[in-house]
Amino acid sequence: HAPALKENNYKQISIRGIPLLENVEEVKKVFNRHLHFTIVKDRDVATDHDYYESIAYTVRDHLVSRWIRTNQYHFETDQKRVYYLSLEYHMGRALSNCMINLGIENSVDEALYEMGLNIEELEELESEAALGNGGLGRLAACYLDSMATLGLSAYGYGLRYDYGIFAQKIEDGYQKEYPENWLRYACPWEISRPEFLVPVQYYGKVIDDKDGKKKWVEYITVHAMPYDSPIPGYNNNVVNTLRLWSAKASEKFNFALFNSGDYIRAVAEQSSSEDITRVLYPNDDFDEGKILRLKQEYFLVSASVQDIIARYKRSKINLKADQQVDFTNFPDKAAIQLNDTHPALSVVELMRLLIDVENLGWDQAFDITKRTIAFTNHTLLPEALEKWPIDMFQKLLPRHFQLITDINAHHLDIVQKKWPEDKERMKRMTIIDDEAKKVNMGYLSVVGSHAVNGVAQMHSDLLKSTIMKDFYELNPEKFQNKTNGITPRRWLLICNPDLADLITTKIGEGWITDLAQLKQLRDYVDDEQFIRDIQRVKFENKERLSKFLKKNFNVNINPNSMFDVQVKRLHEYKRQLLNCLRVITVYNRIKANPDKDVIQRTIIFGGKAAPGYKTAKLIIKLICNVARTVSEDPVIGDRLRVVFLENYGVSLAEKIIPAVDLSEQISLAGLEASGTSNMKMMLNGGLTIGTMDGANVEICEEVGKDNIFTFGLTYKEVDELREKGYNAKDYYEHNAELKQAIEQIRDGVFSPEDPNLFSDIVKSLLESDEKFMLLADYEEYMKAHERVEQLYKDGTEWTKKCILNIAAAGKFSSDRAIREYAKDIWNVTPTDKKLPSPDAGRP
Ligand code: 9GP
Repeated sequence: HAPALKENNYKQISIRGIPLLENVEEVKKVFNRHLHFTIVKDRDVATDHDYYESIAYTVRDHLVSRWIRTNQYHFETDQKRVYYLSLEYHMGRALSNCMINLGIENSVDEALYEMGLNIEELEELESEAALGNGGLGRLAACYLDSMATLGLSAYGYGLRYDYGIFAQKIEDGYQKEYPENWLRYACPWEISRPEFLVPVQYYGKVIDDKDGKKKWVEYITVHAMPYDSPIPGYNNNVVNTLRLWSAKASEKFNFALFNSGDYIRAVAEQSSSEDITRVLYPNDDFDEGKILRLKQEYFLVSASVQDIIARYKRSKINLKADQQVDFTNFPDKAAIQLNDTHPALSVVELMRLLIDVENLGWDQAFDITKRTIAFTNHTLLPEALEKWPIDMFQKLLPRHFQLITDINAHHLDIVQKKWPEDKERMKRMTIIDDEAKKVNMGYLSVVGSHAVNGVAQMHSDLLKSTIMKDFYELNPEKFQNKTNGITPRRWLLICNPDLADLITTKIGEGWITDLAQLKQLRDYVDDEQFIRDIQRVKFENKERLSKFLKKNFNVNINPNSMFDVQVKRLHEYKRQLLNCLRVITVYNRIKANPDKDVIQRTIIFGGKAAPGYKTAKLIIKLICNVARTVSEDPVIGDRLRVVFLENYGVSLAEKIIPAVDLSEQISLAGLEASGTSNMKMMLNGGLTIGTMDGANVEICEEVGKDNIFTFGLTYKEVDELREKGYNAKDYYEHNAELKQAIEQIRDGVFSPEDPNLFSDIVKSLLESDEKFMLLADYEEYMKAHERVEQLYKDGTEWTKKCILNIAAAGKFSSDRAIREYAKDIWNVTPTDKKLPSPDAGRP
């Protein structure tokens, strides 16, 4: 007989699925069956990892018929399909997400409990699919969740890297990178599909065929093997597909070597062609320009576009037609979204397949291509904009280079007709820059698509007035804004269940799929009980995080202090160094005035630096050294603690975000395209201290400027200041506290064992600060923090603002963002209709 349910452990809220007794029994049965037949163990010898796998397979079983039936349904209805192409997917763990979206979490939880196992501990054993660097890859993951939840027939296409983002360790304050072999234990969620293997070609040359056509010959072939993972929608029986490609050597890879009898070398070289999907490039907002990366980009693009065309040919209408497939309707059946320029080769690959393989004329092929493809830009930073050396490009993809040359000629022709006298403009707008000897992938993306969008209003405006100005003047109708969003399932319901429950008791569970409903929480802003409940939940989340950090990293933090958090990739433009200067100043102030009553603060940093990004890595070291100095100083006591958390990623974020009091979003205005951690923290009741940059601007609009701490130069002021001539010394000489902080860094106060350790940082602050203007924003930043401190002293007033922030977070749902893409770019219609449940026959 089953023991009584753990009444205290869950509050029987329907959103997490009521554990029906028969479901619980069923879960136990299936779990035991998987342990026995799939894992081939009994409970005497099974490890925790075996249990994790058994439960993952059990949950997967619940997805399977929904997955198959979603495909059947999409085949039958033949609605337009959306294809999201991205070099990165930062998925995080799948188990809890699948359970929540299927509504079986409580049943599984109960079943495991009755078998003496703990779901939370098992969840921690799943290695996370960290196939992304930062915001861009996580955005792709949130969008997949929303597309499934909105019932779109959508596919994610990406690469199945053997190694995702590196594991970061902090050793003696330095970042060290270690390979993260997430596939070491087989991944229970993916299914390989060898029957859909696709050839991808490189190198060779182009010849003129007898019939006057271009023919790509003497290429080498690498095969792309698809691995499919399920993407369940929330509570709607939809399961979409994420298809990731893995490189497999072709059997004929090195025929010559095999024939010459050099068997060993031939086999060894085979494996080198499989290097294409070995590892994710660990750069965020930075283009390294390496040939292997170009191979990766083409690998994704070629395999995906071939697959998309094959699906079009197999679709209901085309299967029936026995004559040649008609491509006229292709853009009505397929929308391809480019996540940044990384998959920009889609433009040319689609052209190539339509012209060389499907025998369409050039004009028709170009028309179809443009109507199919749309492009999202994620950054204005020049160092991130992809430009490939002509030589490299032409050698690797000779046919594509020809096609780009044609597209460019066609494009420049149009430019010339519009501005016949403007030679300079022609030069600026060319896709192939003969002087710099580069192919500009941003321009190719704009020219080859019908819609171009930025990721926050301000960013989209800047796109039009700066890097894409000429292109905007040519085709103003192409340019749009689609402000980013985050999925409320992972970023509230799953990561912060107590807050989710509390919200649900007040306004019901409609917010889970309609986040705008959170605004009803404004009615409770003066409700004393609700205020206390919000405070309790936040405190418990902070306690939980503290325990987790103690247990896993031996880091001690005090949940009674304010958690002041900046977690994101390490990048100079994000200005972690400005935060560090602030920390030093706070430290100095406490030392100078030890009797003054101040609030206790825990300042948390986290984030990875690209392995080759020296300055970013030195900033990590500085933060760690400052943290050490502060913690060793007896005067400081528990008033200030600084920690740098190792290996920030999706799973760690799910623990940190619910515990944030203060969200640091302090990039120089104009440089952060959107940001998404700002949205996550707001949704979880963190208040923002931030500049008027990216989506912060819209956060401020939504919540009102009384409920956010804004500071710093506006984009316009940055521009004017740069125009006028920036001088870091002006700020340095005129602010004693700033001067002191920089001098301490210079004099080795934080690095007594090596006083010159941070001289490069000091140099950059004093000599090249016009790039990120830390010194210009320092004083206002300090003042903003004083306002934070004032407010925090009044717990009730602070919490009211937290409630207002949660209530105003509705706009930042990825569901809202996807609805906009669906309507304005893809021309598809979201639905809240549920597919029939699996036991109801074929849809
Ligand atoms: O830097 C942007 C970040 O601001 C944005 O939130 C994210 C998602 O749109 O994209 C980042 N860009 C990149 O990672 C590369 O351009």
